Amino acid sequence: MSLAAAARRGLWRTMLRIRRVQERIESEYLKDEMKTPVHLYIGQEAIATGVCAALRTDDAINSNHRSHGHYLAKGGDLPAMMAELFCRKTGCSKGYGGSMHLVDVAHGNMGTSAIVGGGIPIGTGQGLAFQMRKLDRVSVVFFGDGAADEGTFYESLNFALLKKLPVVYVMENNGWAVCSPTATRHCGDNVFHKGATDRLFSAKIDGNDPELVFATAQKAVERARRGEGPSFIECVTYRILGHAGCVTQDPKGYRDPAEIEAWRERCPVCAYQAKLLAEGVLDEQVLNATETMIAAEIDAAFDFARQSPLPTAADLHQNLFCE
Ligand SMILES: Cc1ncc(C[n+]2csc(CCOP(=O)(O)OP(=O)(O)O)c2C)c(N)n1
Repeated sequence: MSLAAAARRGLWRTMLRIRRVQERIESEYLKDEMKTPVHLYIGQEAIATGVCAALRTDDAINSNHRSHGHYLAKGGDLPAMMAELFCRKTGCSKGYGGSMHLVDVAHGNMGTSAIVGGGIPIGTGQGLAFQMRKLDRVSVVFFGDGAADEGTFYESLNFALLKKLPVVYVMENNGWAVCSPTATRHCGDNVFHKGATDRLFSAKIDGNDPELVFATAQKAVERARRGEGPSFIECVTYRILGHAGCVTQDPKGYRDPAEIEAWRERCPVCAYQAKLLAEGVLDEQVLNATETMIAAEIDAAFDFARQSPLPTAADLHQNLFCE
């Protein structure tokens, strides 16, 4: 089914907003005001955008260290995210977590984990809770190809299949885990096939195509809601910037510049924008107005973060879970 023009503009706007937020974080990171490691999502925007567009607010997502795109696409509040990166009390995790620990339960952002593969069993447990409570909610887990090297991935997938849990596993194969290419860690192209295609819906798709991601996720989410069990979607994409921090902090030499350049030319935001312009779904006026609105929103979020109070020593004893 083809998407309506407004829905396509919505996908584009979400991707563009994630991109511009990442760029601003990147350009301000060396000021050392954000006392947190950051893992930028530039190049992967179509995945969070397409998947979250297929979800309801009460569906849950769990994500990883490369968390900003997932949080924003699922409806997370931008000022609260920026305040978290500035480690302020007004942050979405009250300044305790930083970039790798974003939480916004009201919008279904159940948490992001810095432990590679750590979110996979948590998202699986979330699916089990939905099933046991007879809720028609779906749990989505976002993780990288590096996390698919971990035992938690296989254990979780097995359990989800056994119990027919409403979980969608979204692997973002960006080709690298820090400085190790996928080819040196996986036996051939086997991660997708481990999806046991006879028992669960699994797909390997172009993760830079937001409409394809959306359509595939929608299929998986509908299956989960109907009680037909888990799905596995491998989205092929690329991490355009360094693993962590800003560009100048990324070690040189582990990636071929020609590889980066080739993927830059396949930039999901630019490609989708060009497509919508060519098809008359977008025009220069809407484009400029959207850029202006996003820039103002980012300015306001950074101002809010900078002006917010830092947590105090006494706050250390708040929000503790004790039973
Ligand atoms: C259990 C664990 N092992 C190692 C690390 C160090 N580490 C942080 S990110 C990362 C790479 C993760 O790669 P991937 O899952 O593909 O995600 P990407 O960074 O490519 O988005 C590693 C090894 C960690 N945080 N947790």
